[in-house]
Amino acid sequence: MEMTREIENEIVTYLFEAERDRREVVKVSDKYPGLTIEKAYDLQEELLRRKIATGTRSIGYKLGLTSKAKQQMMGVFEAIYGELTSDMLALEWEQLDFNKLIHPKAEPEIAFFMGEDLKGTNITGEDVLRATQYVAAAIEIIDSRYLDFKFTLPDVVADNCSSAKFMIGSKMVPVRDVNLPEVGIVFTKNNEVVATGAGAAVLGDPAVSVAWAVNKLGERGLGLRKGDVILSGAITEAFAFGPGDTIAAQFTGLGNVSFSCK
Ligand code: OOG
Ligand code: MG
Repeated sequence: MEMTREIENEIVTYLFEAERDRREVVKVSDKYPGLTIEKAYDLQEELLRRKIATGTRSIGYKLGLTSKAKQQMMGVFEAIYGELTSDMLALEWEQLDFNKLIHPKAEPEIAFFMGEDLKGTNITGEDVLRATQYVAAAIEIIDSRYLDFKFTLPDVVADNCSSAKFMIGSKMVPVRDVNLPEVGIVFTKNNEVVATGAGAAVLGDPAVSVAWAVNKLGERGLGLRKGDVILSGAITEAFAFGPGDTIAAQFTGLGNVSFSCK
């Protein structure tokens, strides 16, 4: 079925309202099985425009499904990218409000802060390191708008890759002071270790993961801007949490990041 402008707008409204009203919805591909990945990125961009019209700002990008743990968990075997907006930034010292989310999960990630613009279609991990000012510990809160957190690749792309919230640890580390693939991660829920991992879980090197996103953005004429924050993708599986839970991630060399949920 041909996807008309009208249908595209209808899908974007559907996803925008699901997030706004905190409602799980049937995935888009059930109704539109012909949805392609390219078209899904068009929808993601349109969804971003809608959000910006409500007063939020674009502050960077996130990678998704860059580790085997996440690909196996979600049954999707390709990396994806989504948009980060200013309203997603949560603070470590403020409790996260469960009632503002649908069925959130937390995952540990390494955040990059760009010291320069970076755009192209042949960008390498080394180029990313050169353009990065700092890296930091991060936790991403994903909250798919789809029923039971189940989707196909185009569905999750259109839904801005399940993005909801993220928090950044307070330690900003110059990127050359740390060997990212060797950074060890201990992920805990209520002081119990739920997963361990290393930076290398993310496409062998989190900088390679960021390079992948830059090249994908480059194909669409987009790129990273100085000051952007990039979440390089979950290192372990994601874990569900609820009111009363505390989630923490410890990273060798990058410090800790944690939050509790009310
Ligand atoms: C898609 C988003 C994946 C990651 O870091 O792998 C993601 C999902 O799992 O719902 O953010
Ligand atoms: Mg993530």
